Amino acid sequence: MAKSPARTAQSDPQIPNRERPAEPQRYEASKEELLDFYKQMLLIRRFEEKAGQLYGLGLIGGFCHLYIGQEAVAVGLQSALEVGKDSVITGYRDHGHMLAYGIDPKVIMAELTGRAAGISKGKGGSMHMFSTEHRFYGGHGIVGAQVSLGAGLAFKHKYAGDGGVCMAYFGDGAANQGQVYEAFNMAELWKLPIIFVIENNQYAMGTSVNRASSEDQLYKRGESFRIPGIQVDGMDVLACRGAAEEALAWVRAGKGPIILEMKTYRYRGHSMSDPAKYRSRDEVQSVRDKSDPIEAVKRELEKLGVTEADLKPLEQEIRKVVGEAADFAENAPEPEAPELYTEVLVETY
Ligand SMILES: Cc1ncc(C[n+]2csc(CCOP(=O)(O)OP(=O)(O)O)c2C)c(N)n1
Ligand SMILES: [Mg+2]
Repeated sequence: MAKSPARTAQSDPQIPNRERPAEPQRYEASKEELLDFYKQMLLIRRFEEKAGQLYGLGLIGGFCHLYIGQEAVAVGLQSALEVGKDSVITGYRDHGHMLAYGIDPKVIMAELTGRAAGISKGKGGSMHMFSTEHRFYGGHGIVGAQVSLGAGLAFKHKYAGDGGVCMAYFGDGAANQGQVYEAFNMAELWKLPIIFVIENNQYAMGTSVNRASSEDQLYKRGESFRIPGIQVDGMDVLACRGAAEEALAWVRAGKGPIILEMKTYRYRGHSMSDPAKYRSRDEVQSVRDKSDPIEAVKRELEKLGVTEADLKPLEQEIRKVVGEAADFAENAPEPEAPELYTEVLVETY
């Protein structure tokens, strides 16, 4: 057999020749669209603040992971999806993704307080919520598990030929899980319609991305599977939406999966029980001051002539929606005791 010359990735002519997605453009939103983004992001923020308060009052038990700071990601990306056609799956920091997919805040909040009217009948809590009607598939507590499940959802879209795309979200910490790469391999091999969204909020519990990741440019993580990646400013809702457009064009054209690395930041602790000793208050304050995604949309709106006074009624409306969700969640009855025995696996497969 003839000897083949030594080769490195740099000298491999196949690599630069591979088709790559175009650099995404920042989305040009109309005034109405921008107002809608503002409203959705504010709804997530106020909802999460209220959830934090209810947790403090002991009305929410178990784990509770807040999404404050990351609102632009779910809102920008999911605004490009079609509810009920495209599927969404994520980890345990899931309230924002549900709100951005149009799920009723009341049934989400009632799930947090463990009430029968909750979206998982009060038996799932913060980390385990689903709405098959919307094609929102959870809500998963096992770090990285949603990525493999997402590949399964994408397989279903392709098999059924329903034209849907799966958006599978996971964190910078999850990006180091082994099953993520098994899913990458199969997804590219079978050209599955899936967008892998890495929400790089800089921390996995108390570990910063640089302490945990040998390749901290996470958008490159698909290279050895020939999956292209794009790094996106996750604090800019218009950049998020623009990236979603590009990713969807790629996936819907049958070119297989794509990775979006969203550079974002969570303001609150990992969960409600995080003492936050691994970063300084100044660090958090500085991001809030310089890069807050909601303030950024406000500035965009100002450029279009929308004033603080114009936004007031909208903000009041959001407060009302969140207040009503909290009242509902506090007053709705708990599940009846026999519910303990429903939706439990009692047979063997
Ligand atoms: C398989 C598994 N390992 C460890 C944990 C414990 N754990 C829960 S969240 C988390 C950090 C994940 O961080 P990241 O993926 O960055 O998501 P973020 O919390 O920042 O949204 C860890 C290690 C778990 N739930 N599952
Ligand atoms: Mg993280």
